[in-house]
Amino acid sequence: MLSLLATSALLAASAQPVLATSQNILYSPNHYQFDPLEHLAGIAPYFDPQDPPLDPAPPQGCNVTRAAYLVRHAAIYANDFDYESYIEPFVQKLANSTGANWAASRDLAFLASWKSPIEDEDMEQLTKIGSLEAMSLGVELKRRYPGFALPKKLWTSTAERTVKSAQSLINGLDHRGNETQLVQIYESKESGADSLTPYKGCPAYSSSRGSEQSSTFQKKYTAPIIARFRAAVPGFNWTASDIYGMQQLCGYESVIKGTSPFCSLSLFTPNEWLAFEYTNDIMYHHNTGYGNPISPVLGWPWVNASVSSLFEDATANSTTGDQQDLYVSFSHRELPPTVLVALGLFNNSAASASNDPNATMPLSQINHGRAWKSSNILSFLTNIAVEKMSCDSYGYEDAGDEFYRVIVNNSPQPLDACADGPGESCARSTFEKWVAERNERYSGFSEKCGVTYQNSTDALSIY
Ligand SMILES: *[C@@H]1O[C@H](CO)[C@@H](O)[C@H](O)[C@H]1NC(C)=O
Ligand SMILES: *[C@@H]1O[C@H](CO)[C@@H](O)[C@H](O)[C@H]1NC(C)=O
Ligand SMILES: *[C@@H]1O[C@H](CO)[C@@H](O)[C@H](O)[C@H]1NC(C)=O
Ligand SMILES: *[C@@H]1O[C@H](CO)[C@@H](O)[C@H](O)[C@H]1NC(C)=O
Ligand SMILES: *[C@@H]1O[C@H](CO)[C@@H](O)[C@H](O)[C@H]1NC(C)=O
Ligand SMILES: *[C@@H]1O[C@H](CO)[C@@H](O)[C@H](O)[C@H]1NC(C)=O
Ligand SMILES: *[C@@H]1O[C@H](CO)[C@@H](O)[C@H](O)[C@H]1NC(C)=O
Ligand SMILES: *[C@@H]1O[C@H](CO)[C@@H](O)[C@H](O)[C@H]1NC(C)=O
Ligand SMILES: CC(=O)N[C@H]1CO[C@H](CO)[C@@H](O)[C@@H]1O
Repeated sequence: MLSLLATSALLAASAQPVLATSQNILYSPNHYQFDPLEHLAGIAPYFDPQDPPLDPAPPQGCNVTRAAYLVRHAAIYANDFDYESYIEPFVQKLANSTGANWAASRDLAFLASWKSPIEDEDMEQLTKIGSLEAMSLGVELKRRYPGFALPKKLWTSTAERTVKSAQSLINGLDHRGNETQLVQIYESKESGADSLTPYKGCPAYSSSRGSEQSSTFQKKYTAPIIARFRAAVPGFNWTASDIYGMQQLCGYESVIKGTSPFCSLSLFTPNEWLAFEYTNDIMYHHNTGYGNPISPVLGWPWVNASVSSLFEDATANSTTGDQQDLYVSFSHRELPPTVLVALGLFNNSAASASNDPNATMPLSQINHGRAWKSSNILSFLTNIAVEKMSCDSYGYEDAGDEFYRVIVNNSPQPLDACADGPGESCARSTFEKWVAERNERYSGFSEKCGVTYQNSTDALSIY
């Protein structure tokens, strides 16, 4: 499998674990492979999860004629919350820990001289690796859609990390350097659905939702790690927050420096990385996933607006010239998962008769069979695409020649009851009905969010 983003390959190569190569696909006595960087939830550097491993190339006989992308900003130094809650307290405690004998432990010895790579003034800023990866995605989009005209506009919410990510992507995409204008959409608390940060204008959404459930699991999985570290270095007062902060540092230090001693599999075992990931998955499930009834309402306006832009007749508005082949918008980690719920993707209950989302994310043990894995759906630079395709209708004569498909981080995602086309894409007529049904369920932003301010909006109208 071709690594599409060269920098991801670099990052993977410099970290300790090895990626699978064709040499160890055949029987070998020690075949087990594990890369913690692919299990770091919101701090995972960009990677192609191949979930599911469907071929991302357009199905045979199909050309992509238009596409809309939602992209999370690229890798940053640290987010305020992670830094203030976990990393900074650990770093300060470390600086004060004169009583700790680090040399007594092989795995923790590096802490005697380790220095935090995160300075206060770098907080929330894009790292160089992040900026490089955003530019790579721009180059990759040009490769994916060689026939597309350069977009006249590209959209981003106003935070510096989203703006800079968008600018880097434009650098990779617009070889002339003057064709694509970046439009900034204010992160207002009062613009209803009409922004790239709709959750900020939704009183029914709470950013702390899910933290209680995830801390229950955090306590559980960190207990044996604390015991192990206490036995090794009793002079340091180990807590669950220290363990969690160290695991976060694996991600942040990797996207800053390209490598981190915290990613070592002898420091934290693969099972402990999976527990860190699950702790995050529980939080995102209740916060912006299937465990929060407001999630699809937050994600729907982007889906609806993007689909409307794709549906438009290519010649309808040639006079005003406001149509594009490619629509790209940058936002934060909250929006992509809500869009996925609106699309019914990564639904733990899919294809089952039951719909009890919370039961699929127990706090007593990891559900390894879950579809909802935050590393796969909200890594740095995570991206969700809706593609419109024109296909030779051989074998699909009744379906017409226009088809739609969704791609998440380069993996095609068949939609529930909307997969009657080539490559499990969805025929336009089926897709229109599917969209109308979901619109019925998830529209009504202002009412469902319990908006109390004036002039709220129910639709995204930036395109
Ligand atoms: C570390 O020491 C400094 C200075 O003595 C103190 O202000 C700070 O609260 C201490 N931090 C921790 C986490 O113990
Ligand atoms: C960009 O620059 C080229 C060469 O200078 C020019 O031909 C083109 O019209 C410019 N495009 C825009 C959108 O200004
Ligand atoms: C160890 O940390 C816990 C939690 O922060 C704190 O309550 C306790 O006082 C600390 N113990 C020592 C000996 O510093
Ligand atoms: C799932 O858990 C949330 C708490 O995050 C709760 O508000 C919601 O009612 C639960 N959903 C169901 C279907 O029980
Ligand atoms: C064309 O664009 C104008 C201005 O944006 C808009 O008012 C009009 O409805 C559009 N027409 C069609 C057919 O989409
Ligand atoms: C998730 O799957 C269940 C079972 O098929 C279904 O009832 C539910 O509507 C799905 N949720 C969403 C948001 O699509
Ligand atoms: C796809 O594009 C190729 C190359 O431009 C063209 O030959 C073919 O007819 C197109 N197919 C469809 C279904 O549009
Ligand atoms: C969905 O898109 C249609 C067509 O652009 C628009 O009229 C409608 O207001 C949108 N609804 C929502 C909920 O976004
Ligand atoms: C989208 C929009 O017009 N929002 C405005 C709604 O009203 C508040 C307060 O009057 C303004 O701050 C918003 O800009």
